[in-house]
Amino acid sequence: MNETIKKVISQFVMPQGETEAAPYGNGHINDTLCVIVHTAQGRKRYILQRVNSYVFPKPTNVIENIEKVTAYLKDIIEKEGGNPERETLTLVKARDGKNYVIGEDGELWRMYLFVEETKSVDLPDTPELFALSGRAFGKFQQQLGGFDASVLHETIVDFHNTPARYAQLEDAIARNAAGRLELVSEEVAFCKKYEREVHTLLDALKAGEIPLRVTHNDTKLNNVLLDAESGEGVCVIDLDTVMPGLAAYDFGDSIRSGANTAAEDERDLSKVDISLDMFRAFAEGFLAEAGAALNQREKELLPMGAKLMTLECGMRFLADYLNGDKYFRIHRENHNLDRARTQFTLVRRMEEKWDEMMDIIAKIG
Ligand code: ADP
Ligand code: GN1
Ligand code: MG
Repeated sequence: MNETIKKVISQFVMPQGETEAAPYGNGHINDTLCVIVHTAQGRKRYILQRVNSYVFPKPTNVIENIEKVTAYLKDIIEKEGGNPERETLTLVKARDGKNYVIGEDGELWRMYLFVEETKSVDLPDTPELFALSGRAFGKFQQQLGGFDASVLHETIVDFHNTPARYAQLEDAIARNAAGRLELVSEEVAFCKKYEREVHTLLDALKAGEIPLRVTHNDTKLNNVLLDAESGEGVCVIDLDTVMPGLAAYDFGDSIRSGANTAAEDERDLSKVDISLDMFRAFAEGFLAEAGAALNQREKELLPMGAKLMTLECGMRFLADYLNGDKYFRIHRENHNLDRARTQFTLVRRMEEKWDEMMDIIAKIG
């Protein structure tokens, strides 16, 4: 363990004992470590994260949001007879009373209780499992239905503003900072076809057809912890982007990540497709929990959420590739380009199955 990490850990209120720490999980943004303390009573695990200050320029705002959202959720969970230390995240206090530590590296570090006996998966094995994650994200949205959005900081400005994401891609194309533009002419041409369509969801919001809600905004399947045995959704995690948003964002990003028949970074694009069984299963789970609160137009726009979240994510990966891989953590050369290509392929496959996707939502009602 390096000295910075050792010193950071020593500033949190934790039990005494031999301590080890190792990189953990598959997140693309923060540096995540699993910390194990060997106490006289046995092993206790924690999640230690260095919040990415390139992505979150004001990391203390992220902590403030998480303090408020988790306090609100813990209250609801307690009233429902649940376990507030298992069903939402718990920040561990630092010795100075704050919910974070500024390390010697000048970066913000936070510690969470480890939610034990759970798993986090990148792709679902079965529609049943994906339906359970749909329930968990739907319930999360429903639980936050009464939360006052005005107390939240916008931790990333225009996070799911798809037209703004389109403009950021145009900017990356114009700057060509990493000199990679000539390698991506096909991908750029693909995105240009969507210049108008990227406005669809925000136009519906502006027209008053759909409401702004408090949403999670990063509902990738590995951002919900599922019970290790039953697969039931236990705890929605990665709360860094909980902000005002649209129901279609949360529905859409889950479909993007979990109804793809291939991995997000699959290089063999013939493997990429939208699984309608997975789509249906997630929609049933999500709507069983959140559906009663949604208006008819919000429901009709759920497939559009899936398509635009996939396109938007592809545009973000492509822009980051052009910018020189500054935002998403990469593990190999061209990783962001590979990720962008899977997203664009998935958009094409969704368009081929569009009527079926619409029909599935209409039938659930
Ligand atoms: P990132 O923003 O980089 O995606 P996350 O907060 O999603 O970071 O954490 C990365 C991974 O670490 C998660 O996908 C999950 O597998 C694991 N993880 C995060 N928090 C916890 C926790 N409290 N208990 C158990 N596992 C966790
Ligand atoms: C990031 O943080 P993580 O790995 O759960 C990203 C999402 C993208 C996703 C693509 C704060 O999610 O918006 O959809 O990668 N999170 C942030 O895999 O930008
Ligand atoms: Mg994550």
